[in-house]
Amino acid sequence: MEENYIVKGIGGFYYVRTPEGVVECKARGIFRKKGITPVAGDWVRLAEEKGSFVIDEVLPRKNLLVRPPVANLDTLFIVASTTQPVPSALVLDTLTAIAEEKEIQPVLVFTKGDLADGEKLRRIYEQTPIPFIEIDYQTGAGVEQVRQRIQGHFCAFCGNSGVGKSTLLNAVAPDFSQRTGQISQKLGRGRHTTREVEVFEACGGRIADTPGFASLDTLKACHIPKENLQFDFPEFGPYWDKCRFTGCSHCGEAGCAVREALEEGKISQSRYNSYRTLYEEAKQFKEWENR
Ligand SMILES: Nc1nc2c(ncn2[C@@H]2O[C@H](COP(=O)(O)OP(=O)(O)O)[C@@H](O)[C@H]2O)c(=O)[nH]1
Ligand SMILES: [Mg+2]
Ligand SMILES: [Zn+2]
Repeated sequence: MEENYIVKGIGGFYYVRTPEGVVECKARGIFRKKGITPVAGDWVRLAEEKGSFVIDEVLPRKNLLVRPPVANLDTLFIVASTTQPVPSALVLDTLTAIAEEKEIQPVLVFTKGDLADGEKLRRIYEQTPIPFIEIDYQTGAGVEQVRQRIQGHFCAFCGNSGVGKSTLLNAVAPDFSQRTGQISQKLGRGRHTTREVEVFEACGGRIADTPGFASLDTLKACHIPKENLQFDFPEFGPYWDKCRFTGCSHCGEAGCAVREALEEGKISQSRYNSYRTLYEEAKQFKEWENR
């Protein structure tokens, strides 16, 4: 079990958490030649060279997100508010699909339940295996569930500006936002205005402070091949191999088990619509790529 991971990379320096504390180091030149860029979340082996540490090896990654750069996420909290900003099912389904594609556990978090009922969202996601947590700060509902999902995992939070990410993190890990500022100053060499991904320990797990995830465009830029898309809608699972034709796209072929399940109300219409939209997008990407 490796125990050193990159907390933050900035200007050619890496800050690596070891059992002895955080050490500053550079990466060996060989990485650049091999085309490997160490990123926050990477598990690394260190070596000592002339009295200072260097990153000697980046251990195999479970997954990698490029923008913002972060490796080995276990859990992606996708935060949406029941009102203002009004959630888009398509955006949520794009994000859960990207998470599934990267083998990151998506967890939906619905905020502002005190202002508007989350009934519509609840109905959609109850019909999926994707976990969702409804937050109500007046009763404290949901906050502990978020903490439990952080425990033992490496997590990130995403969601449009205004959905309540900062509020949630303050409730879940009260010292998180305070430490964000402090460590940035300590590690950031006076450059903490450029916001790099930074990893914090909280609630028995780790949280990646990922500034880029506030604008969801960077995440949405992850491309899912159209053949994979069905596997990123886990509730389609019981039907994947039940269609009449192998390679069924579930977009209108005869004898399609997914569409039958839709008609029987076993798959949500909203989720199926998202699938179709994403499938069309994935198809176009491929055609464009092959031209
Ligand atoms: N009534 C209510 N307001 C909330 C809730 N969560 C967040 N807010 C408010 O929504 C606004 C945006 O929240 P913020 O945490 O800054 O969103 P962020 O942009 O995603 O970090 C702030 O005025 C919060 O006080 C909630 O559950 N209920
Ligand atoms: Mg915020
Ligand atoms: Zn089908």
